[in-house]
Amino acid sequence: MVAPHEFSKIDDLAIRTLKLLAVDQPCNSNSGHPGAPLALAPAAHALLKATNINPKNPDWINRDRFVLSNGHACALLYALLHLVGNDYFRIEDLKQFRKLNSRTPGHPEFHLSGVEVTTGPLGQGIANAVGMAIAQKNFAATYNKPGFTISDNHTFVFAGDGCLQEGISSEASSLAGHLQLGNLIMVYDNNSITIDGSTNLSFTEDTKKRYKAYGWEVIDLDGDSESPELLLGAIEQAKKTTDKPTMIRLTTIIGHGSLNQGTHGVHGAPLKADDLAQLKEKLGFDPKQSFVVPQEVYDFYRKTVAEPGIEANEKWDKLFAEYQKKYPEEGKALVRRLSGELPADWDKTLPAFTPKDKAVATRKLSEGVIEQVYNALPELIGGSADLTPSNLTRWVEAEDFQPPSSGLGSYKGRYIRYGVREHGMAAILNGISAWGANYKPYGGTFLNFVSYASGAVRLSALSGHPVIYVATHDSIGVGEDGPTHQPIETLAHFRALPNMHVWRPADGNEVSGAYKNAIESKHTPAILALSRQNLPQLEGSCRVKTQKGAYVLQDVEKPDVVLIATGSEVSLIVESAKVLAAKGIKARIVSAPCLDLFDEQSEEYRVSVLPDGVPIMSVEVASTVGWERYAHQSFGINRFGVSAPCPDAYKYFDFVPEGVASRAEKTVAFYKGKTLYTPVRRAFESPSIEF
Ligand SMILES: Cc1ncc(C[n+]2csc(CCOP(=O)(O)OP(=O)(O)O)c2C)c(N)n1
Ligand SMILES: *[C@@H]1O[C@H](CO)[C@@H](O)[C@H](O)[C@H]1NC(C)=O
Ligand SMILES: *[C@@H]1O[C@H](CO)[C@@H](O)[C@H](O)[C@H]1NC(C)=O
Ligand SMILES: *[C@@H]1O[C@H](CO)[C@@H](O)[C@H](O)[C@H]1NC(C)=O
Ligand SMILES: CC(=O)N[C@H]1CO[C@H](CO)[C@@H](O)[C@@H]1O
Ligand SMILES: [Mg+2]
Repeated sequence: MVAPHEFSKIDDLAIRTLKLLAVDQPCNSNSGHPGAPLALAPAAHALLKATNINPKNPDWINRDRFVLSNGHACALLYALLHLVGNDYFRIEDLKQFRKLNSRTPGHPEFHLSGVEVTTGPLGQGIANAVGMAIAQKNFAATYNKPGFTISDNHTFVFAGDGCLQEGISSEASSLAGHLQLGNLIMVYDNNSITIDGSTNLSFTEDTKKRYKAYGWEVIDLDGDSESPELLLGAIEQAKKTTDKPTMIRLTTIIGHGSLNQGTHGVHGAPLKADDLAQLKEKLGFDPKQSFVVPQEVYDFYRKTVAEPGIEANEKWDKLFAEYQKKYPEEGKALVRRLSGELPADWDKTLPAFTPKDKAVATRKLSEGVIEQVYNALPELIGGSADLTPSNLTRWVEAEDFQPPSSGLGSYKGRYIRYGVREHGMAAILNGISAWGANYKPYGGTFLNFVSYASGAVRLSALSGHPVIYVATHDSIGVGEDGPTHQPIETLAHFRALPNMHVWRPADGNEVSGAYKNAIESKHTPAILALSRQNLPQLEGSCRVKTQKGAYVLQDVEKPDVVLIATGSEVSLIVESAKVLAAKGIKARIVSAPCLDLFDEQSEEYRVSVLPDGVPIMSVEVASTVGWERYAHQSFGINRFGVSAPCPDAYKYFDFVPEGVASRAEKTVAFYKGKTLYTPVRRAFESPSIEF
């Protein structure tokens, strides 16, 4: 039984203020969602009483995290952050709700001070919160010492019907239950309404039984949505449950107080003027005024949220100062991590290769890199969506991240068994990264199934979480598994995604270079597309030049043609060049492990690699879309693959030295006598993202 809490008149005034501050935003801007904020204001107020945040230092590492998975309710979050004294959100900013370049965009964005993750695509926030809870558990297990509780805080998430309907909530919640993440508390806004109308149209499952089956504690607050007392009691009960995540099911009335309360009409349209006026009157406010905050409400939140938060932060600072004296080694590691720096020389163990070294699959080379660096990088936290033996993502001595009682590992472990849950994994990577302490999560799956996760992969890029997707089996080279497993459009798709580095290294030095770049990246995620088949160590390959995204691997004087390729096709064009040379055609060989990075280089550099006056032909066993930006002619595959052993698949599509050479000959003949300009020189650049 949940014990009710005593709330006073000032709590009531604060809730009413919060409600109106949340509906004034969409009304003032004539755009946005008033329904969920109105109904969830009492819950948000109760949550504030139970959380530990320092509004003056929103990045404090031991704060509680709050994720608004139903991101359309962001007016509530902005109002809340304003009221507790986060100076980033001023009344002027609330008045700019959803306006160009405002601090109050249409959905919460990670870069906004005090906003923990970008939400809006429903369901993502739940999985992000699972990632945060994982990070907290690992951080606490690694750094807490007797008498020194450096980390003990919770991750809270608000989620609506839509979030629970999305499959990603099942993936992530199932894993959270398995991992016994007792530091995770979800408030489910069960208002039985989505955009189409009542949930009886499409959502009739028993969510209590569902979450119980995942291994969660479920607290049902069926009944009075306006009772923050009950919710606070439930949160306190949830905190006491340390071996299970908790779902608190709250039955609310969407748009409570509006003339349209309880209907989908109040989900995504601002209240009409008369509705807003009656609501303000009902709540004891002047209908003629907007954005009103009584001074006693500011004072109340200062006393009950900001001041205790600042004090807790100061206490923590003192504790941490003592910790550094008593545990200098861990203290130093922590200071470094909190400053966002990697250890000096972390990369000195990255493997290097010469052409004398044997041919190895790039997925295997990737395993070699992880094996070399995991020890120097406690922030590296790996995992795979059930493809560990194929992906080669686990270092030999790795401990699994598992609840200690499972006998399978501990929370200190840095290898996560995601199960077959690519989308959940990707959103969890985002959550781990967003949690802080410079966590550098990577997750493995087949390149083709990164597309399964693309809802979350897109958010890695949009939010600037520098996570790493270890994407093996990157082409028709997977062979027998056939077209269902052979990526075609995937490289083009993710190259088109802003702020994503798509890597396709050709050999050992390029794999080391790709990891160096991806691990040092502060705001750009990476997909490392890796081969299943063995690839030779190339003459001219270079970890340093890899940082340019594309470089001249092998050159000739006055080339007749430039061949540019990525990954497994680089060794192929090297062989093709020999066939061409025998026919008197001289080819420059360009390796392009990361076209996105090549785009970031100066025009002068790009032109030095892909010059004027020579036909350029790209070679990649994938869609040719996008290659127009670099080559005059592309040899690719604009259809689905085939089920056959790898060499047969390559032969079938004519990706053999002679096949490439004959197309290069045609290209040379086609452009003979024509004036040719490099495609990399441009009249202007389109806008691109900046961090
Ligand atoms: C992945 C995704 N699909 C669709 C949408 C569009 N959308 C926004 S809110 C919403 C309905 C959500 O219903 P619920 O979560 O119950 O929110 P409520 O109306 O109760 O606030 C939909 C479909 C979205 N934001 N994300
Ligand atoms: C968060 O951490 C602070 C400081 O260590 C602690 O006092 C507080 O009880 C914790 N809050 C929660 C919600 O666990
Ligand atoms: C579905 O829900 C709506 C709104 O709550 C209600 O009016 C309607 O009667 C319900 N329909 C059925 C068949 O239960
Ligand atoms: C939402 O709450 C109502 C009322 O308690 C309940 O009947 C319904 O099953 C709940 N919906 C879901 C999806 O949990
Ligand atoms: C480190 C690790 O887990 N390596 C495994 C890689 O996969 C092969 C099988 O494909 C296993 O034998 C290794 O143990
Ligand atoms: Mg709903």
